[in-house]
Amino acid sequence: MLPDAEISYYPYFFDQTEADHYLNELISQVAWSQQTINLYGKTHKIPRLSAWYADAGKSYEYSGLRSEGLPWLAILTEIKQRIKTVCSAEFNGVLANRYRNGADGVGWHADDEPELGRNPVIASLSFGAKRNFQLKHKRDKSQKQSIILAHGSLLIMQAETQHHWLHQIAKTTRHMDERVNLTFRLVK
Ligand SMILES: O=C(O)CCC(=O)C(=O)O
Repeated sequence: MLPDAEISYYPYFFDQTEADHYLNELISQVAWSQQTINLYGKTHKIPRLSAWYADAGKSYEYSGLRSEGLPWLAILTEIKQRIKTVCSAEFNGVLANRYRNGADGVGWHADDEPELGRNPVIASLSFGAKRNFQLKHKRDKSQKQSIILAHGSLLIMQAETQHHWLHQIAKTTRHMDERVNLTFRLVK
C-alpha cells in the first residue's frame, strides 16, 4: 500500500490471446502520430507515438499540446466496456501511447491536467513489451515504487494519487519490443 495513493493492478486482465489480438489491432488501427514540443525555442519530437480519442468536443492537452479528440474506434469502445467489469468510473476519452522500442518513454509527470478535475480515475492498459512503471512521491523522496506492466494488464490509479505522486516509463538501452498503452480518462 502506498501512502496518499490508491492504485490497483490486475496483471492478467486480458488473457494472452486477447492481449495479442489487441496489441496487433491497436498498432494497425490507431492513427498514430509523433508530436513535437517547443522547448526554449527548439522543436523536439516526443519519444513515443500517440493519439487522443474522445467524445465530441472533449479536447485534451498533453505533452504541452492541445489535441481534439478523434472519434472512438469500435475496438477502443469495446476495451472501455471491459474495464467496467472491475471499475465503475466513467471515461470519455483515451490517450493511446506507442513505445516503439527502449528509446521511447515518458518522463516524470502526474496526470493532473485541470480538465481532469480533482482526484481523477485513470485506467491504464498495457499490451506488448513489459515496461517498468515507476512512481515517486512528490514530497517524500523515500517513497518510490515500480511495477512491471505486463502484456494484457490493467492499472487503475485513483483518489489522491495524481496529487501526490509522479510516474514515468523510463527509456532504456536494453532491447525492447513494441508496447501499446491506453489510458482512459474523464475530461470535464
Ligand atoms: O505508458 C504508460 O504506462 C504510462 C503512460 C502515461 O504516463 C500517460 O499517458 O500519462
